[in-house]
Amino acid sequence: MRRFAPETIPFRRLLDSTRRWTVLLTAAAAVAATLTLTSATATAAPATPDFGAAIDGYAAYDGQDTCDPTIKPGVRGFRSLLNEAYGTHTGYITRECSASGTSEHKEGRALDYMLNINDSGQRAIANDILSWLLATDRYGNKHANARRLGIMYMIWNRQIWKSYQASSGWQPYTGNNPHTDHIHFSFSWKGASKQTTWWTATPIPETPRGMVELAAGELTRDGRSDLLAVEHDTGKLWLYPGRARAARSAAGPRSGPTAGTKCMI
Ligand SMILES: [Ca+2]
Ligand SMILES: [Zn+2]
Repeated sequence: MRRFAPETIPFRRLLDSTRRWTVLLTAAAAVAATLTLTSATATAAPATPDFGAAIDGYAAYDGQDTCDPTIKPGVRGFRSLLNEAYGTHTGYITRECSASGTSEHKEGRALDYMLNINDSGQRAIANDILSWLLATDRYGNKHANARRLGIMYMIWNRQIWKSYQASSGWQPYTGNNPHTDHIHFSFSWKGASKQTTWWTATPIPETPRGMVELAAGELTRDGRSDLLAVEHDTGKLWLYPGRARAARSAAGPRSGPTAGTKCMI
């Protein structure tokens, strides 16, 4: 079933609304953004929907202070994302309360994703994952996927990246375990509970073939992100109302204007 089909919402009605200038200005801004920004996504990374410009803040540090070693859904979901993109790798999430030390593993909100730095293939996967998490999105949001997933900190190869010290980048990590056979991810409670935008936002419809995006965002006041696009060959303007909840496939089937759909202008 097609996920994003043009719908017969008269664009004129949209323009007649009090939001006409907002829409047009948003369109102009989106065109400018498209012209000036380039994406820096990793090549094999998990399918990443376009969630729009609104994004989570950086997760503050909130270390383990209870013990509930049951797997939290955001961590399970993140492990699945990685396994789908890179093939299944062992990923440990929980740790018993009797273990020594403070660890979000004891709250089921940390993941050890097993990749060995001495294996070139696994090292490449680790680099790809980290690049994907820390890339700037097309709206200029730094570390976009890490923020959307609620990653609080991560450790790899004697270095640690802290969401709460993001401007410092990767910093030396001097713990006993050098983390050269796995990446450690700790999640905020929001991320662990699937309350961050990776899990809650509605993705903007993909720009169909033959169309040029004008604006992306919430245009129809139904809480779902929409797409405004111009048909390249005809100059016709189309509105694609967003429909799906956060679908994972950014490379799914595209829908073009079809018989029975309305041209707006
Ligand atoms: Ca909408
Ligand atoms: Zn760990």
